[in-house]
Amino acid sequence: LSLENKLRRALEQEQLVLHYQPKIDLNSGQISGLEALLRWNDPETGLVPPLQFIPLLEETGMILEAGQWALEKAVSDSLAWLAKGLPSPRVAVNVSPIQLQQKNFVSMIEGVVKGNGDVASRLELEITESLVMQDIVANIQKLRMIREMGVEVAIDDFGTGYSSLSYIAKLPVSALKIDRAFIMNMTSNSDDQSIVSTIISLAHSLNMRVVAEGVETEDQAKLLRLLKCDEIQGFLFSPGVPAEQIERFLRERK
Ligand code: G
Ligand code: G
Ligand code: NA
Ligand code: MN
Repeated sequence: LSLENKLRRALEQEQLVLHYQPKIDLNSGQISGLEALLRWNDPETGLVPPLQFIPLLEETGMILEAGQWALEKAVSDSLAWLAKGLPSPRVAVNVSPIQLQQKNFVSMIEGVVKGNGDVASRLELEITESLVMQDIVANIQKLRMIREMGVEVAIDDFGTGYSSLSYIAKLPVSALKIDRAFIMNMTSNSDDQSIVSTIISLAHSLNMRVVAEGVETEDQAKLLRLLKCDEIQGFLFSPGVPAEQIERFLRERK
């Protein structure tokens, strides 16, 4: 079977799974959010990481179905935690360029939250910086309608694209996620530390939260706390893990 046909079958037979990576609030130490990360549970080879199949989902258009599935699954997992009396943090889902470009993207999101305020306020979309900037005028309009539903929007991999400052101020987004490339060496490289510090100030002055991606060491976490970063995400606390593991984290921290 070709990879494309295997992926088609994977969609039909519900072989896609979501793992979740926690985001930790640097003030409270609590889990403040979760990023949903798609994996393919291939019965022949086991869990396949997204970089090995998302590009083909995008080329074939199957990402529309897979992306909507991921949104619906994240929402239903989040409601299930809530129903079990667990603290139910905001759940972020990555959005592909192919999805955002669809004419019906906003109504698709509307269908997922179905006017349910509990759902909308717990959902966040992660959109990469380079993608938002591609068709900035149309995207600002789409994101504004999505924010009006109560859904949050974060700019992913921030700092690696080529955003114009005048547009960042106009973006109707709730958070900036600082790309891992700047976090990696920030404790030893003063240029990287300056960039991180500048992004944090910029975000706060625009009333946006800041999340540092790829935090792997206590030293990085300490420095980020000193710089007033709001949240951290990375291997220091946990990689992406199955929903059952998240449930255990939430129980421990209840
Ligand atoms: O854990 P990691 O290997 O999970 O993820 C690799 C890349 O795949 C990241 O850039 C992440 O944004 C992307 N990715 C993970 N899940 C999804 C998803 O559901 N949709 C899209 N479009 N990208 C995803
Ligand atoms: O592009 P996006 O930021 O959505 O990518 C998430 C990717 O980053 C996933 O592949 C995930 O496994 C990876 N990741 C998450 N935390 C860490 C970390 O602390 N270090 C490294 N090297 N990768 C991480
Ligand atoms: Na991403
Ligand atoms: Mn992301």
